[in-house]
Amino acid sequence: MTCGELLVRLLQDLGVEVVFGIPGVHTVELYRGLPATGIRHITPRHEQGAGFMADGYARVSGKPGVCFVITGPGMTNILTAMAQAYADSIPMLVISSVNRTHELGMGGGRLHELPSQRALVAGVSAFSHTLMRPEELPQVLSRAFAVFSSARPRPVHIEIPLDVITQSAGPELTKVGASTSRPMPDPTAIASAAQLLAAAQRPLLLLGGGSADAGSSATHLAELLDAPTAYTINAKGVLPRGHRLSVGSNQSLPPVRSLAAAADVVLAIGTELGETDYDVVFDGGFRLTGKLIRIDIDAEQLQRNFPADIAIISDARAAIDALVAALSNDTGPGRGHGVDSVGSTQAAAARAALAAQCPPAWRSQREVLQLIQDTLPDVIIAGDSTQPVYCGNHLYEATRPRSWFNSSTGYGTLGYGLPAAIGARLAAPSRPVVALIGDGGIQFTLPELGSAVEAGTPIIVLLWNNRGYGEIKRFMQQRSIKPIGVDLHTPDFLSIARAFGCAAAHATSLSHLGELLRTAASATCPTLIEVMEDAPFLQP
Ligand SMILES: Cc1ncc(C[n+]2csc(CCOP(=O)(O)OP(=O)(O)O)c2C)c(N)n1
Ligand SMILES: [Mg+2]
Repeated sequence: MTCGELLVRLLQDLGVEVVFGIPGVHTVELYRGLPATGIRHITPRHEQGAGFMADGYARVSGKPGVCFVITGPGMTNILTAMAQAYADSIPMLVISSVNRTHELGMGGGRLHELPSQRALVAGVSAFSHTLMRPEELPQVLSRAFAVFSSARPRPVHIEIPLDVITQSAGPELTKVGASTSRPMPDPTAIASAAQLLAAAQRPLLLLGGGSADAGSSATHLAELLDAPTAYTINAKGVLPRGHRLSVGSNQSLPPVRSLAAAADVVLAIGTELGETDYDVVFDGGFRLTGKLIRIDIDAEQLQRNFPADIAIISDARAAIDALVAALSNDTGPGRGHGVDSVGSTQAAAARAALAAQCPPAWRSQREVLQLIQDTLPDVIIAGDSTQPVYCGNHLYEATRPRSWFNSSTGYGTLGYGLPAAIGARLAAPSRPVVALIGDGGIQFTLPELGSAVEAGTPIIVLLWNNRGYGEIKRFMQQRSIKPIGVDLHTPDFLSIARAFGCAAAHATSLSHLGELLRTAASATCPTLIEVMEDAPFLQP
């Protein structure tokens, strides 16, 4: 067994079912043992596509997305996707080759050589490791999986020198470390938090992506506290749709900001309290004046953005359950229950105020989103950065967690939606998956339509076409800058999609769009549906 063969065998033992990669002369040895493992290989058309697919796969499955890339250009190409995953705390394992050990750092002008690949990756990974001997492999993979399952999940990079990948590896190396347990909350801190919460007159609950797997516990806690609850874009679906205490993902809008400013105790769980969820209007207007309790799996994150009065490092669900147990002994100030409770009334008032402030363009975009959800009830929507995604980030309510995510959060890179949808579909082959993407964004990764055909992932690409970088044009106009560089020559997307082997159609009305979605959901090939932003049926 070579080191390369050992690697894929260990990945199989760790539960890896699919890898995303583009092979090169430097990585063929990663492929020698792959057929024997049953791990599926998906080939993107660019390494950025591999990273975005791995990200979409991880967001839906909760498991790390794994990529195989070559040294040098493969690594530089995947960096943007690693940065998106880093910003949104997504588990991703990137395995690359690197030049021979005696060539490292020598600047000899070898094929694909970089001065230091690890230095390049340092800013977008939890850690990056150069494998010097096959003996290191079980330990370093165990470390990577400890990050994915028991700490703040983030990309991990392992580079294997060309002379190490072919070295022989003995059978004694096939044992990986025991899985690591997750941090449990400190009982004293939980008691202090429960005391504050029990006495709160106007509590507010803020849920982030870190609470994605704690839905029922978080809902129970919200009800016990009778607290209006806001959740981030990556936490959509944690509260059931239409919950009486929900104020959605509207932390950047005045009605929710007023609730936050007036809250006497705020409980923030698994959220960075970061700009792309709390201040998409970039005015610094999200303020907290009450006591702040934070729960997070990342100790450093507990100290960023908003200082906490009580900072609890813990797995989200464990801390929520501990709080529920502590609060159940204490009935609190009696805010009532059900739709007439103080919290329900506050949340309903905030929702009504939000509805009244809805921009006119959102009405038709909301209808489109509603149509998707009504036609495909269990849909996963992987979005890019485009108009209906921004609208949905405020108004869309997912039916369950891990079903609405997009690249307008965190790093905010274009081109994510299409490949992420492919990864999502591989993680959930029986659920409909829609890539919601603009004409600008899709042109970053358009050839991945070919990957979707090849992978047999019949995703639905809903292309929002306004012939340009609409969002940036709007910004320029708002600032009285004459729009430059934002009106695009857009190709005939339908012909391109068909040439790749996809079905393609142009929606002419809302009911026609519904029909197209229904047909696409039962198709065996991917379908691109184009919606023109200036179509009469979308005008306010
Ligand atoms: C990689 C990258 N380059 C540039 C940007 C800046 N940017 C943000 S939104 C946007 C416009 C995107 O256009 P499109 O996908 O057509 O969406 P629209 O706003 O027109 O709906 C641009 C250029 C970005 N976010 N990411
Ligand atoms: Mg556009």
